[in-house]
Amino acid sequence: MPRNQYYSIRMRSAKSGVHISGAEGIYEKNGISNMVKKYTERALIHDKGRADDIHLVIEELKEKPKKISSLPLCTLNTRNAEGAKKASLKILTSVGIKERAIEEAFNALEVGISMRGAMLMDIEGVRLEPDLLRGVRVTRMGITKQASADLSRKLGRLNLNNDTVKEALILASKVHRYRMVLGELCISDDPYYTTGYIATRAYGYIRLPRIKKRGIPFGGRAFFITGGEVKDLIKYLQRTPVMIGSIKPCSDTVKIKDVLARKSRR
Ligand code: PML
Repeated sequence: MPRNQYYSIRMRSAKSGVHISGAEGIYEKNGISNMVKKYTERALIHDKGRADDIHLVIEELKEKPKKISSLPLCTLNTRNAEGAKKASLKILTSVGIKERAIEEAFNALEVGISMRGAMLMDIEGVRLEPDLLRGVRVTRMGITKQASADLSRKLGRLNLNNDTVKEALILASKVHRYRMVLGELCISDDPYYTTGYIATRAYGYIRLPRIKKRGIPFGGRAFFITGGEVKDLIKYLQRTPVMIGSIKPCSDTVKIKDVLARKSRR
């Protein structure tokens, strides 16, 4: 049987026990050494400090990655944390998530515990992940070379062609492919990165500038889920290899009413 040509490369780094950065992707064999160098440099040169503990995993995938398309991307012109929260409430409640769940997610992400993985919440805000301190880390996702070039081109036109946006879009696109996931809220734990996002299958990936003030070192992700087996969802998020093979439109700043009027079909 021919060997699978794909490898999952994952990096996480910390300084004095505090998380500094993480990154991952799916690559062909001839791309491994370049990515190991890139990820190591990222851990050593970071706004949050130089990591003193770097974990790199290189794993040959036993399963062929499932090819999917990205979520469409847009940005709202939110002016501050209050505006970003208001927009999140409007959009996420429109897909059936209860206001109290969204409030709960904001509270948990702002309280000052940065988890390695995401929180899982039902639509009422009840936490469902088995390990409440670690959360669920989404792994084994990547992007094909062709789709990556297309995404770079589309994001470049918006001045957004950077690893942070690309990697967050890849992650969200994998997550929202799973029907049980209704929505997501993400606030970066990088104190200098103040743009967060919400995502849903219906509306895509919606960036929220100024969701937090500069200097706040907390953040994370919450996935709002409904129906189905949580353990199957966790297995998909952590183990199923998924690659973005095509890119949906990436648009500039839009108004919330345009977002609500324009549901994407995936
Ligand atoms: C992170 O810190 O990795 C999360 C970044 C979320 C926002 C990305 C964007 O600007 O779209």
